[in-house]
Amino acid sequence: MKITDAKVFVGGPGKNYVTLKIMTDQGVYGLGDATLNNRETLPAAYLRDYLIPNLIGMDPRRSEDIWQFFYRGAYFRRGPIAMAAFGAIDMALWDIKGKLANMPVYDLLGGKSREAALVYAHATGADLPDLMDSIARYIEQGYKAVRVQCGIPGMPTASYAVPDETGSTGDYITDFSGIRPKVEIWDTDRYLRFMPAALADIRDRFGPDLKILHDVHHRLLPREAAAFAKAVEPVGLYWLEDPTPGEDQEALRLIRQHATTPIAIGEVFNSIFDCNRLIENELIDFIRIAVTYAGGITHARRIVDLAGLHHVRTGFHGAPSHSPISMAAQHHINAWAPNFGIQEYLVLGTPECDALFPSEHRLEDGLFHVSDAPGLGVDFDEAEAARYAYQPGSHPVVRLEDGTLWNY
Ligand code: GCO
Ligand code: MG
Repeated sequence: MKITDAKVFVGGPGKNYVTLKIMTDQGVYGLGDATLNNRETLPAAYLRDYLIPNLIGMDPRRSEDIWQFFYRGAYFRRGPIAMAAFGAIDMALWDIKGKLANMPVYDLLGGKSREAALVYAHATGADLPDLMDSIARYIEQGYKAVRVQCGIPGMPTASYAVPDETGSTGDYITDFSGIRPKVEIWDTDRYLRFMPAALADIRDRFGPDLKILHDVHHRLLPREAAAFAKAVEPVGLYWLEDPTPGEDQEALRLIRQHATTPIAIGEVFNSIFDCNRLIENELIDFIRIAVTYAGGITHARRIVDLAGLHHVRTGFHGAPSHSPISMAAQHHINAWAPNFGIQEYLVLGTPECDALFPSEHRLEDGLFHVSDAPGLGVDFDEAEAARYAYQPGSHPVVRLEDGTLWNY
């Protein structure tokens, strides 16, 4: 069996999804997602210019060897662009494997360990009452876990993942007005004075059963993060995410020594070598990698297995930048992984998105039911895809009030 061709599409409804379609001489095709948010053209170019010409003629069933060929063959290892491109190929090969076996990917991994998987939604508010309304709406829809992000009184601009004013909506991750980033202003002192009490109010209002998550988005220094994690212990957070930037892994030890609040990190990691020490030293509780830029199912599975040895559960990244293809790949791992924790979930199911990526996957009552269709269980409509083109966009950058550049 041979790979005969592969194509890359960039575009989608409100997002630059990077979709890979691998064709074979047996008529079976596989789909992968290489979307690297706000840098989408780069994995697409790597696929088109180097990986696809090498892929043609290979046996698609040999997904392990193909992964090793590209990873080791690159010589310059790791990095999100390369790992997203390898990840897309890998997902597509698992999709093909499942279709050949007439089995959903979760069965190839070892079968279902649960009937459905817990997900969390993103609640956000310009201020605390606005956030409370947003949380209440998700609970009404059946969600059992909600990430809560709130505007901070006196903060010069809206901060990460909150609207500028009450009721306004929009894409808080990507600004599509061009590739020059807009600037957010951050003030750690105001955040630290406000957020612990706001989280306590949320717990009081919604009671003990709601799973509450909060994303610091890399903004704190290690000592500040340790103090914050300690201050919010009585709230009983499900997790505190990215309290400090991922590069300084010793910072996680300081947080651990001071607080029992569960820590989630890893959405910017792309290799097992970014997190093996954190996992082995049991400095985190949830690993946040994504199958997209952590090298596909083949590599993500290795991280999940290592994590399982150390009581670290999965909490895969699921920002809206992931297409339904990589989300499906994650849902198959979630169905199988013995150490599954939770899945970040944003409703992609607009009519436009469903038309582009038809599938039988479904969310019900805050739980995700993975489709039993062979492979990943998502299709890709090329006629629909022709309606979309690449649109340049960017993440905001963050500065302190005196102009110092900070962490988005
Ligand atoms: C999350 C993330 C995202 C990122 C985004 C960057 O927890 O979902 O922090 O919102 O900001 O993926 O591209
Ligand atoms: Mg995050």
